[in-house]
Amino acid sequence: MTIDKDVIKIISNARSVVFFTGAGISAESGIPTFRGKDGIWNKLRPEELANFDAFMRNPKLVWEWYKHRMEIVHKSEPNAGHLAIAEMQNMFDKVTVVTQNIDNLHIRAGSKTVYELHGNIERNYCVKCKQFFNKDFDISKGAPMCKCGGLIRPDVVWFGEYLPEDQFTAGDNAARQCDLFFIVGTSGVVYPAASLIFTAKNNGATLIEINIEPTEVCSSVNYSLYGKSGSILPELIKLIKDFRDNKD
Ligand code: BJW
Ligand code: ZN
Repeated sequence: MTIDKDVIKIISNARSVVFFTGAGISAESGIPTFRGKDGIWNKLRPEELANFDAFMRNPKLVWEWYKHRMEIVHKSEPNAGHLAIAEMQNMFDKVTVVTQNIDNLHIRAGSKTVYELHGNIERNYCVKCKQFFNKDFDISKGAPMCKCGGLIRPDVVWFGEYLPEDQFTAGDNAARQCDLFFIVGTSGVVYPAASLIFTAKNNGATLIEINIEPTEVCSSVNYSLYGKSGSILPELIKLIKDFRDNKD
């Protein structure tokens, strides 16, 4: 795709940049998205898997689903999109990643400031005493149990649950303070995460969406770049470098 020169100028002159990311950025690493054509929720019902009542009703089923997804995550590698975002840390005064993903791929790609709004699949905690665990549990005999007798669950945010306050507050502050806010590979339908888009907009940031198709929020953004994030983000790096080189 050709990217408008005006867009490259705005990006190149930005100082504080936020990348707000969703499942689409990890699609090219082989991790399925939730919604859309190949989304996992075309086959599985979120209300049976992604809420606390479903977990308490059938913890083994929910664990099997997470174990399966953990295996996919463990086999996957950061893709060109994650790596481009990490590289952009050297190109702007401040780069913050605010992600809805639980797959750790931004951190593995080298991004330093990453706020995880929906938790992290590598961590687990006891629903009773809240102790954290970072180990691979054997679930062949059922969901893992804590010494205190409580069930251990993945440290992810299910529907109806509050987001980790420190992560959301940090993401919200970054959205308020940035001058450029990228929305990458998210359908923008899940709240309160998606509210950060409007926080950034109301505080004067330019919004640029990168997605393979129009989304719920595309009418609110300044620019939409359509294509795979693993292609567009590396292309942006090249265009920013060219712009800055030709300016002097
Ligand atoms: C590419 C690409 C490529 C593909 N390149 N792009 C109204 C009705 C009912 C409920 C609500 C309501 N309004 C708000 C709510 C509450 C609810 C909510 O938002 N529901 C809406 C869905 C309706 N929110 C909550 O419940 C949240 N908590 C909350 O509100 O707390 C307050 C409260 C507390 C107590 C009582 C009541 C309220 C919590 C939300 C938690 C979301 N959790 C999940 C699961 C995480 C764990 C796990 O992974 O298992 O988070 S749901 C799922 O959606 C996951 C994601 O992070 C999240 C967002 O999805 P995302 O990332 O946008 O992915 P997709 O698949 O939707 O989109 C992918 C995009 O990529 C697409 O656009 C593609 O086109 C694109 N793409 N390939 C570029 N190569
Ligand atoms: Zn416990």
